[in-house]
Amino acid sequence: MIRPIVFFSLLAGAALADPATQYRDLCASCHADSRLGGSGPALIPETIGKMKPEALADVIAKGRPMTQMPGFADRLSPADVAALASFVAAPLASPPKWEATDITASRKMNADYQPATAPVFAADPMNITLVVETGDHHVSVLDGDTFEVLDRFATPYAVHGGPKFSQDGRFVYIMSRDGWVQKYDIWSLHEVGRVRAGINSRNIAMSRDGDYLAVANYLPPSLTILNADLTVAKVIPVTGADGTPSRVAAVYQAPDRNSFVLALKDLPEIWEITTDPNGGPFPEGFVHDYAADEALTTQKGLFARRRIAVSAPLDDFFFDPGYHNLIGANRGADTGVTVNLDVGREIATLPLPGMPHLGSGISWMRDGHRVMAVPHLNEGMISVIDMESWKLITTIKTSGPGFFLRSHDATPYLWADVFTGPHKGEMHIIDKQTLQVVKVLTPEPGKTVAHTEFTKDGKYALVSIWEMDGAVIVYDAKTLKEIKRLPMKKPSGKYNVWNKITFEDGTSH
Ligand code: DHE
Repeated sequence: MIRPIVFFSLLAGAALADPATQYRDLCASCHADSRLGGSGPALIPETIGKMKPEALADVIAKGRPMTQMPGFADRLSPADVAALASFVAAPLASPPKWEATDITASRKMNADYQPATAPVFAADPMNITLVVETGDHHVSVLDGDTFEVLDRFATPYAVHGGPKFSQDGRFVYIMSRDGWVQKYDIWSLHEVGRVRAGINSRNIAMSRDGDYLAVANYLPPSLTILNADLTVAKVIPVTGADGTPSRVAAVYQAPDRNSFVLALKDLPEIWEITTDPNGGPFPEGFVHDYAADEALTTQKGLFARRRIAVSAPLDDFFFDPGYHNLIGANRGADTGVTVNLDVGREIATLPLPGMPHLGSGISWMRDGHRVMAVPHLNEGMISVIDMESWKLITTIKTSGPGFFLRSHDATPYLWADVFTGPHKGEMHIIDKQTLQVVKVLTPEPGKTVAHTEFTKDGKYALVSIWEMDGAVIVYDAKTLKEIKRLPMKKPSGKYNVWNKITFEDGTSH
């Protein structure tokens, strides 16, 4: 009976080196002793949590194409690889800190950067479209009239969410899941610099005046507010009224209110933080609840916070165009809520089953009413809601769960993708008045087709073939005919300067 056990432990002893030592010897030089990332991404569950253990082991064994990550199959046995994968997937012994001093120390400005006094290209600077290529972590800068690539620059690893532009459309800020914020000057086609605002971040929002950038963090649970030059304006620990910490689900700019609005992922609270030194949209007599001795509060009311209680934590949310109402949902529930930001409470409940993706919501006018549409991550349908009565108008059936919706004032259609399942190669073209699917485009059957962006005038729609050897396809938005195909490395989101800075109706945040 004993023999097999001895045999097994001898084998295991021969094969299994200590994964902590392996990590220190093989991984730490790029990913840091702390596992919080260096030239390579952070190796912590918050960052790699979505990867299956086999996929993680595969990267350790074979490396990652088009990155600096080498494969270690020639130096590690399969058992060592599996042990190392478990090591990096395990939670850190104690929650990491990332404070203002760490953020400041991470700030790297580009010594070669020279600001330009005018764009260095002839293209219309308002019709530039950025394409995020997640395949090899680059952004392509497209001339929105000729679709020529004006520049292609490296980003931090794993960019997520929409980049945010300064109000004049000149600068763009791009965020990675590891909390890096990169600033790029579109006029001079050069990176300005980058800073790590968090360890694991969700998204960013730019203040109306372009002075501040808010970074929503999961890790640490905080909101980092940066100045436009990437220095730290304020780090706000995110805790509920009783002191319980919470991750931030997302933060958005509410331009008409001169504020940032964020939802707490783990607690039933929405926060509004004013970027108006005079107190912004807050009710008369409102007293902000930061310590009065903090340096920044000497500017009256700047970054004052207002808490709004909701019935359940919100994962995802959207606004009406005047920013009076927030429409949010908890992805585990079958309903959404409308929260009126003026009175500070929930005013309606909406039927929203199947994991609505409100971050991708869009709105437009139909029969004199403003309506909004939202895709669902779990079901092949789009919910259309009347934004006055907050009643469901209809659900439009699609051939599979979708991720993104886009439209433009100048087009009668909205474009809805199918992100997963056998129909992931389909893009639905839906009439905004009849709410009927008028056409399904399948440019490359079997390949994922997702995310649409329009040119400034709405004449062309740019769609991603979301594959490593993918492409951006330019469609005539009226005839729905393909005009051009630009090869790209797993292109994800595309962002037109004009549509984003004018908050064009057909675009989400
Ligand atoms: Fe996203 C935007 C949340 C997974 C690609 N995604 C957003 C936004 C939020 C969000 C809150 C809006 C931020 C903004 O633009 O300011 N995303 C989530 C999730 O909770 C979810 C489901 C799980 C997670 O891992 O975080 C998720 N997202 C993904 C992906 O797996 C995608 C497809 C691939 C990737 O790159 O990670 C993805 N999300 C995107 C993109 C946008 C985005 C391309 C910007 C869309 C836009 O048009 O603005």
